Amino acid sequence: MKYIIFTIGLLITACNLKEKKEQNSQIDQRPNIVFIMSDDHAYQAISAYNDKLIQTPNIDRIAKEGILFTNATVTNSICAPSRAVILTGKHSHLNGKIDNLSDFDTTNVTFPQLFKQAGYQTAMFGKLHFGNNPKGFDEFKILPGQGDYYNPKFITAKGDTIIQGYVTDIITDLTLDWMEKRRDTSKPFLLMYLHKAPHRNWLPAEKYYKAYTKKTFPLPATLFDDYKTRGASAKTAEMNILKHMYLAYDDKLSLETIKELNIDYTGLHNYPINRMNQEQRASWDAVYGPINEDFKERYSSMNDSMLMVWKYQRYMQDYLGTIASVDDNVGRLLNYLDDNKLSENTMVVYTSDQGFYLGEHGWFDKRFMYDESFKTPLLIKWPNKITPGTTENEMVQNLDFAQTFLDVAGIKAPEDMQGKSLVPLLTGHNEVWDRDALYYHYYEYPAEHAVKRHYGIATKNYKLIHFYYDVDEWELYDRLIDPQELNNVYNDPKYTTVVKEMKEKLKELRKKYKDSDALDNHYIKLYNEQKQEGTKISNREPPSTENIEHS
Ligand code: SGN
Ligand code: CA
Repeated sequence: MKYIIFTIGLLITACNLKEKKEQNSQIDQRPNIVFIMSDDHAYQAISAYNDKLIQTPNIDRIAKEGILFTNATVTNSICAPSRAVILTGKHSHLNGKIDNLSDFDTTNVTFPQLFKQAGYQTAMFGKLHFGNNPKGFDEFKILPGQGDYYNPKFITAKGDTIIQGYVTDIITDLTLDWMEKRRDTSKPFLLMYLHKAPHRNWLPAEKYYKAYTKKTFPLPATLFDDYKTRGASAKTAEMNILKHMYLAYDDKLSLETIKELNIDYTGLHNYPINRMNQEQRASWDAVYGPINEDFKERYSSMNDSMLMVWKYQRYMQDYLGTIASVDDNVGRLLNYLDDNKLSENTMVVYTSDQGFYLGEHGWFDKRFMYDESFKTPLLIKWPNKITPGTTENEMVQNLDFAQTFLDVAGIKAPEDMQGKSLVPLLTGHNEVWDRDALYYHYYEYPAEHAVKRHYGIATKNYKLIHFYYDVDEWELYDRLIDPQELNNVYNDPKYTTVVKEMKEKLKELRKKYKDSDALDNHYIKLYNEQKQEGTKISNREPPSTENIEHS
């Protein structure tokens, strides 16, 4: 009898073990997700979209082996709000992170928390910009606020640390170190690998400032846009390369040069270079010193358009130089996945927190619902699921990411998320994709760059935008015949019916996404209260005065 009971006992244990093992092997098969996001990376500066400015072979590889979205957009073209939309799957007016000024409300449910609960290992490295630490991560090392290019500080769960070197390389080193040493191979993983580059004020690594400061780039057709056909908002925005880009901070002229030339100078000094150690600084000066000398010789003979072109070239040289490092480092990560046989079961996503102006309309920065900042790059590879080399023109948004990743991992998405899983588009089931319009809402005004508050709707054919707060102006663009959005046809009688229909659709969308005039007023009231309390209304960070210990 004893023997029989013992045998039954053994059998039950064996069955349990087998079941556990099967469960484990099922869990093991869930795909890993690597979410790569850079900061302010314009799709115009990825060769898979446009090969006139820079070659990005590693980023392009993601599209070559997967899919390139040509109509990916954001819901609010600014850093922290975009990140909040991505993590919560909700529009800014519902997740509360409407601008860069206030902290993220950590009572929001974010998709990484759901991944962790569902048994994924989770890690985040790089820029978050929330004012507080991320929830739902087994490990994180993040930059404080905007972070620094050289010898950056990182916030970790165990305290702060300064790491010597160049930020883009360091973020990758931290990521690979985690992959190599602390990844739990019994679990699938969610990795958020988030670059600071190519954010202002564009300090490239040595190898790339040496190469890129020698290059000349084609001028955009609208570099000298006079904003004639638009309302007050484009005219009053402070992001014109000629007028609002600083000669020292952005173009890297030294204070000595500016004083010597007697230029009326009110902008910021290029304080981030103060973080460099002696060796880094000497290499920097060896390249930027001669640029200063050259400018001194030419300045007296420059008119405004010559200065505009000079500034545009300086801007592109440094901006694209930082991207060259991002591309190299994306290559390092993709190679690591290959070398460790992880590529097969890993979805890799490359995107940016929004688009950026590379001289179109004479601008730098973002914020507007016009295409260069509304659109964002989106490239995804997922072997055996996505047909390599697919191009997708459907309208998708960063609002869709959370539900997409949850869908890929087989985790149920909360009912109140507002996006749509992209899995049907990834797997070729486009027939079920029925989205015909996108909603957008930007809030950060009055603030740096002076882009007025606006919301709007985009269909494949038209874009209707309403600027409000201290104006009440509407703009309509015919996207098919005017892709550069140079002609506001809102008052053109030919478009009366279009305006009426688009306004109706906009009303429906605002209702669908639970946005309203009452919420607009609520956020204006909040802004005014914060302003009265003296909360900073520009998010420009004070100079990094930290004493860096140089090795
Ligand atoms: C900084 C930059 C701005 C930029 C914002 C927001 N100014 O304030 O040019 O628009 O960040 O960027 S700087 O003088 O401090 O460089 S975001 O990507 O974080 O939204
Ligand atoms: Ca950004």
